[in-house]
Amino acid sequence: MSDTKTPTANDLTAEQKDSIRKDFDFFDRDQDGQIDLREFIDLLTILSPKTKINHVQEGFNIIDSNGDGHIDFEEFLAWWQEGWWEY
Ligand SMILES: [Ca+2]
Ligand SMILES: [Ca+2]
Repeated sequence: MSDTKTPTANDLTAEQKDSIRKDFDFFDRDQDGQIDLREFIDLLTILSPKTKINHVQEGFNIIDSNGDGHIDFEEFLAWWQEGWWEY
């Protein structure tokens, strides 16, 4: 079988969503429901000090799929599902 369908948000269990939500809240340090570039840079440079700022910015732009300058939970969820956190 070569059915490699990408799971959608609907395929996630409540537990998975819960755990993603916790990661999201961890990034969203001022708890306004969105991750802005500053929060993203701060955390990624802590989590991964060798990350270059311009790479972080590129990553942010990729995740911020509607380009409004903030990562909302839906965008974060989509990013997570791309497998960033899978080793
Ligand atoms: Ca925020
Ligand atoms: Ca956005």
